Amino acid sequence: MQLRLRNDSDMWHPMHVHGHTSRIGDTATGARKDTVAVLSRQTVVVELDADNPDQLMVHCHNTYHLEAGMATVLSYVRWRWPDRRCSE
Ligand SMILES: [Cu+2]
Repeated sequence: MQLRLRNDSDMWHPMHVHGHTSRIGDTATGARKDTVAVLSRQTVVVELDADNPDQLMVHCHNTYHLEAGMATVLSYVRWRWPDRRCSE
């Protein structure tokens, strides 16, 4: 799963997704991180393994930003394609 973190502000934000580490850039060799710095006026795409379905907090690690409401919830469920075997 990919998350696109877009920062339209004049400050940078250390963004954290609970329950996951993420990769940036090359998904084969990119380092896994707990927190991703999103610089001012930039967008970062992070790659997560969707292996922890739940309701997970995504927030800035600057406490005063978090307390001001810079947080949201990422929700997803485990899902499988239906079994389409024919009964011939
Ligand atoms: Cu912040």
